[in-house]
Amino acid sequence: MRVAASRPPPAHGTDPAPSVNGCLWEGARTMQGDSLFVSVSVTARRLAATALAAGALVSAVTLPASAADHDRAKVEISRVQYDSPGRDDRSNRSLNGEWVELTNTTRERINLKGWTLSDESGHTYTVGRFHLNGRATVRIHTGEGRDTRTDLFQDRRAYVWNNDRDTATLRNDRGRFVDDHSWGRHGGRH
Ligand SMILES: [Ca+2]
Ligand SMILES: [Ca+2]
Repeated sequence: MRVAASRPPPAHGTDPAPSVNGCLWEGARTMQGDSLFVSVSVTARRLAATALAAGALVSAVTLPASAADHDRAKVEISRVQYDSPGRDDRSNRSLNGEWVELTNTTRERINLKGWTLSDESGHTYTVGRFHLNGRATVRIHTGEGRDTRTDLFQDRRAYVWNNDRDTATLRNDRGRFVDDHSWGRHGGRH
């Protein structure tokens, strides 16, 4: 079933400065020695600023791909119950019988804050403050409820995962693809 309006996509914060700044600074200081430290440090600052700008430009092209691959190996959509058990009467109980499970395939805790789960129509749920423990699974319900370590709630009043066909897509906090899961008439995918 569809809901009337979709939430706007989440705004993504500015990424923290890459470590190139610190590397350049240390390199310049070591190479030039203490006597030239003050003047060199100014040059180093300029160099760092230039490198930072260049680095930011490069990272926009190259880093997200590797970051996505990284996260893709870490968290997966492990199960989807897109048809809530019983009659779809749109009660909160029924809405919460519709869910998607995410599993952390690593041993390390992963911060899922800002990660999104979307359907084919663009209805998007953004994870709030939440860490998924290593090897743990979290179930994201469609309806309303109080978030716990094992269950999160989209707080919707309508179904989001179509019974006939749909795709759940997981993206990280940079908006990069992590995993998806399709069902219905999709030519045999999943
Ligand atoms: Ca049903
Ligand atoms: Ca849908």
